Amino acid sequence: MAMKILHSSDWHLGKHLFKRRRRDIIDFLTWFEDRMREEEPDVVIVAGDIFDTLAPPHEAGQWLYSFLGRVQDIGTTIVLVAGNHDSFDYLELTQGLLDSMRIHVVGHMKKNPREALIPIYKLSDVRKARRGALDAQQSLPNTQNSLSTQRALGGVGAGLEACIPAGIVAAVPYLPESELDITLKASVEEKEREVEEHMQAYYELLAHEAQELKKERGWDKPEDDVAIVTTGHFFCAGSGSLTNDIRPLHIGTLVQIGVNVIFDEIYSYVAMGHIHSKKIIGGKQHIRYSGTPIPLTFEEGTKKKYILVVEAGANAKDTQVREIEVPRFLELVLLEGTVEELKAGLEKLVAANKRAWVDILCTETNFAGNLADELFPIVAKSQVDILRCRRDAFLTSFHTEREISQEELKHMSPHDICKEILEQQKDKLTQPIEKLLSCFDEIANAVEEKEMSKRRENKLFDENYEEAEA
Ligand SMILES: [Mn+2]
Repeated sequence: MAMKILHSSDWHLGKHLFKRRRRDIIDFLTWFEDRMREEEPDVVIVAGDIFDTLAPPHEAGQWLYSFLGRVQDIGTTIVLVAGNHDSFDYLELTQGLLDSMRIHVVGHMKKNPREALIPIYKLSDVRKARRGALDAQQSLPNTQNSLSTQRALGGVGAGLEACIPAGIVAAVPYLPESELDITLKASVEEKEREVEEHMQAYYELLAHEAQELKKERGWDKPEDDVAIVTTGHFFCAGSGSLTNDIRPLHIGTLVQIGVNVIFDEIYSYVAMGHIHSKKIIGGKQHIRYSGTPIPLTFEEGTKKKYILVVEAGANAKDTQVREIEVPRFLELVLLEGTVEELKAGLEKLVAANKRAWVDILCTETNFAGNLADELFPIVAKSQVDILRCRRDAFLTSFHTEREISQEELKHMSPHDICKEILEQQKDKLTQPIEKLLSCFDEIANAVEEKEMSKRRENKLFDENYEEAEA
């Protein structure tokens, strides 16, 4: 009697790209609703970054709550945990309301471990309980009938209490230092170690409490096969190299955590969020990132996106995972090349007759005309939108003795580029390279620092800022 899970994460509702609001997530939610009806999971887990910002646009809230309302008749339990982009309080605002609909929103870490444990009943049992509740009330007067019907639709029914659940979800949101009670530490290393220790202790505590709960309720017979699964929202070491959109910096407690130490072996599935592509962590089939369902940046534009269908029983080794590819509702296309190449690229996109957003980089150095005049007429009255159109003078005029490809250059840090230039000019320098480099770093850091604080103050969470935090 395995527990069937649909695992997704990083919906980033309300996300903007070059000041344009992403609406393709609405199409995803419609598609996801269809998958829920088709797959009939016992539980849906969304492992953090439900919303894109601390104060999401009202519209984004409407998308979520409209979705949650539409899928109520299915009977699937829903668990939403906060990510680093979410406001914990905003997410929990609706908790009292959603509880009665078996939708669990977990913003803050639950200090009382029992509060983090959510029994997940088989969908068939939920449906039976609903029918039973409805049947029992049929002879009652209309006023009471409507109230009890609402309750029944919410899945509130004594019937379920008697059932053995398919599993228990130990719901763990993103855990910043403020939630973990980290004491002041002398060094970054010490602090990181303490963060890791606290997180590990919490995951162990929840695993232990879940087992206790099983014992107390008599759900621990082997044939009951009650799964204990958990969630997480952080970088997990062993999840592969970090791409340039997820910088290996320590922001808050977004430290890399070793997967082999942190999760108790009692967990038969770990639904992770935060990394934007699907990943199996440390070779363990039952610890996975689902990745975001839509590409969030142009760099991710060509990557396939997935949701995961998981069947989890009491033993991790029996956990089965199937991937479902998410269709592309909006193409994100990076076009790079000469004016003629760009024109041809746009014409091809228009001919494909699909919704597309395009980021253009013209590499033709000796083009004297107006690029916009050349390109925009091609996409007029089509489903193709040019979001950015630039000629990167720096990229094209930067030559070094060593051959550096455009691709390589894009992934170089300002520090590395500066170093490369300095080394090229070595003979003309009056100061040692190291000294000049450290001056450069100081300036670059100051500029970045200023930029970041300006953005925070303005609460202008544009895509660059979010990129830095993944
Ligand atoms: Mn995140």
